[in-house]
Amino acid sequence: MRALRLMICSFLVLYCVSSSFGDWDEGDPYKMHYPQLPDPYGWDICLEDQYLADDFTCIEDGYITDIHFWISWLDDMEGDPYIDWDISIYNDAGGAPGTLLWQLQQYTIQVRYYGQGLQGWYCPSYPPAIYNNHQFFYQVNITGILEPFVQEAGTTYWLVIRNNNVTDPYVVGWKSSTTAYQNPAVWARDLVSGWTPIVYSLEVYDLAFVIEYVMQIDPFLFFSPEESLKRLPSIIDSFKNLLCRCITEFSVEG
Ligand SMILES: [Ca+2]
Ligand SMILES: [Ca+2]
Repeated sequence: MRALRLMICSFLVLYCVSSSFGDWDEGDPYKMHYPQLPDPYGWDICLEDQYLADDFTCIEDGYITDIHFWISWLDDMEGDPYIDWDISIYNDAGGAPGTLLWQLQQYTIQVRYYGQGLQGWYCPSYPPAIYNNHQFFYQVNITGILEPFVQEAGTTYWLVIRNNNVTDPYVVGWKSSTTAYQNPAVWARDLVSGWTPIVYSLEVYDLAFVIEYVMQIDPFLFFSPEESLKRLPSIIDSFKNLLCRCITEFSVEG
């Protein structure tokens, strides 16, 4: 009996760790104003040839270890979603990205099928929009970030994304969100000529993403000994949260 319990617990911990360090599901923790969930009947804004950005406000000091966002492909013609991502965080310059604060370097990426619904396609640099263009959408999970950005509670930042794979004919888009927050999402052809709100037919859009902090396997990996001591209470909290999630998920699943 004891061995069986141990086996179940080990499995549970493995399951929790694997689910915590990869996908993001509704109900999982987040470190922004609220998760901006994908609209299954919304729009995808093309991510090639231009940068897209949307704002978020940090709700708790600490690292951003996971970035999740939702994508679709023009005409449902799927290219390689694992390459050529350019992801960064900017400060807020009064309603648009201002100064570059952080750029994604080394990371792990997982992409999974997420859902379907009839969605439109819009490229602000190449209008007009295409209604009822595609059906399927996917969740991109950026985890294992080696040098994560440290965000401060109450501060608004901009998540800026572009896909640089222009050598294949497939074009990926960032999915619109069911919820809006503060400023509408913006686009820019390059990083010097300025940002423009994404507007189509007098509608503005926000984009689907979630910023998350997940406890790393080695909690001291990113901290000096002094910093580790200072952060010990929050590290213990993170362990407690992870454990609670394991227990909750175990209870729910019987
Ligand atoms: Ca392409
Ligand atoms: Ca926004």
